[in-house]
Amino acid sequence: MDFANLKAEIIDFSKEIGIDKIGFASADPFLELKKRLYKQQQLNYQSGFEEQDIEKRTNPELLLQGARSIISIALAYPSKIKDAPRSTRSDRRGIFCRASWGYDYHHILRDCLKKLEEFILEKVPQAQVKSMVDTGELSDRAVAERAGIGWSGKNCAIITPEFGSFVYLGEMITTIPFPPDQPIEDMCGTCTKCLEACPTGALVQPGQLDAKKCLGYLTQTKGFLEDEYRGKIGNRIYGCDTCQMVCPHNKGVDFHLHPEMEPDPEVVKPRLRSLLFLSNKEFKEKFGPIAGSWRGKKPLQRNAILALAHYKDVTAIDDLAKVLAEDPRPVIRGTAAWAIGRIGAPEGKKILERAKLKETDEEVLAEIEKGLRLLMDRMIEKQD
Ligand code: B12
Ligand code: SF4
Ligand code: SF4
Repeated sequence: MDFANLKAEIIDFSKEIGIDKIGFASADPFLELKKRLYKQQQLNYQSGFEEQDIEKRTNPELLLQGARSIISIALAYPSKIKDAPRSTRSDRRGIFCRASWGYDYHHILRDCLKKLEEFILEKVPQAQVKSMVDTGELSDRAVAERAGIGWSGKNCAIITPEFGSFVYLGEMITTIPFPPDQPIEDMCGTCTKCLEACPTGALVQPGQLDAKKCLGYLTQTKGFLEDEYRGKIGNRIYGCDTCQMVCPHNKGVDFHLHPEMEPDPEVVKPRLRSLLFLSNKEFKEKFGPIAGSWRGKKPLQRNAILALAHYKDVTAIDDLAKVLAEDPRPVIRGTAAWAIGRIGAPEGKKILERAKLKETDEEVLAEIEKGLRLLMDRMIEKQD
């Protein structure tokens, strides 16, 4: 069979089904990545969200017997919200990262890959295929880099010359020996904007991330956010786009090619206070369809409280007092106590002292103490 011809047919078909870029790579083991992953593990730089079995991550043969090629796909997502609602002094809003705008991309890319699988299997019925998006074993970025989709930027992202780094990635391992594409040239040059802009110093070196310091990770944790990051989270509710927004290759890049990826402004730029008292049902209805809901509502609510503290929003004190008095979850009560201290409104002291008398959870009590200290510091500052 002429696999070069089939490849050309697949490329044509991919355009029909909304794939914005496609590339072909060999299924050889990823030896460089393997070294890198062991190194990251050794340094404790991994997030814990990735597949833990490094052999499986780097040897496609272990995932599909007889693997000969990997087809990498990329779909471009929007970077700007049309008619975005404004965040005002008395009605502050948070922000979800762009990779969580619109309908959850996992479903969109899996749908594309399924169509592609059917197309290929119709042509080569004896072939075997295995597709994955994000949650699979392979490194989507390493595959995309080898398949010539984009280069691996100093901010770690795969950057395409056409759509910048605002692309979702997915891939299909196949037993068909397609002629491979070539990786493309790295165009970062001497630029270091992303490293300088990262609020937490998570980009420890060009192309190396300490995931545990990355706000993309920290916004998804379920416990108390460590003190050192509380002032850095800003109004981020889920994820972080800073190292991509400063990238010159993303300047002016804003593609609206997939109607299902269009963000609902009230969902992805939500009123912070509206997040505090969401029922499970309301949460599921409003946020269930987006990628950023996969960790449940607690991290998002914790981050909304931290964002209110970031804005020093005095109009939120009553709501935070209610959260502190009534929420059954210690992480949420404790974060509210800290936020009340950070906002520094005069009525905060009474609220925290009242809560201290009633509270029984050790961690929340510690946060109340922190809040009281913050208030005290504020009063001393004012006297000076
Ligand atoms: C775990 C994970 C995270 C972790 C860790 C991210 C990281 N940089 O490792 C956290 C939660 C922090 C995270 C955050 C984000 N993520 Co994420 N994440 C993943 C996941 C599941 C695994 C990534 C992984 O294995 N990382 C380990 C590192 C070591 O490997 P890698 O980045 O995959 O591969 C590169 C390096 O190994 C490097 N490399 C290899 N050898 C060497 C040697 C040297 C010397 C150097 C310099 C580099 C180098 O080259 C590879 C190719 O670029 C992938 C999906 C998947 N299954 O692959 C999505 C994925 C990487 N995430 C994605 C996105 C969109 C994000 C965010 C932008 C979301 C957001 N807005 O908050 C941020 C970006 C943060 C950043 N600067 O990287 C996209 C990236 C799309 C793109 N265009 O690149 C992916 C591919 C999901 C998808 N299918 O679309 N993510
Ligand atoms: S996503 Fe944010 S925190 Fe993470 S590396 Fe990029 S700028 Fe830094
Ligand atoms: S900001 Fe500069 S260094 Fe960072 S990824 Fe973009 S081009 Fe590369």
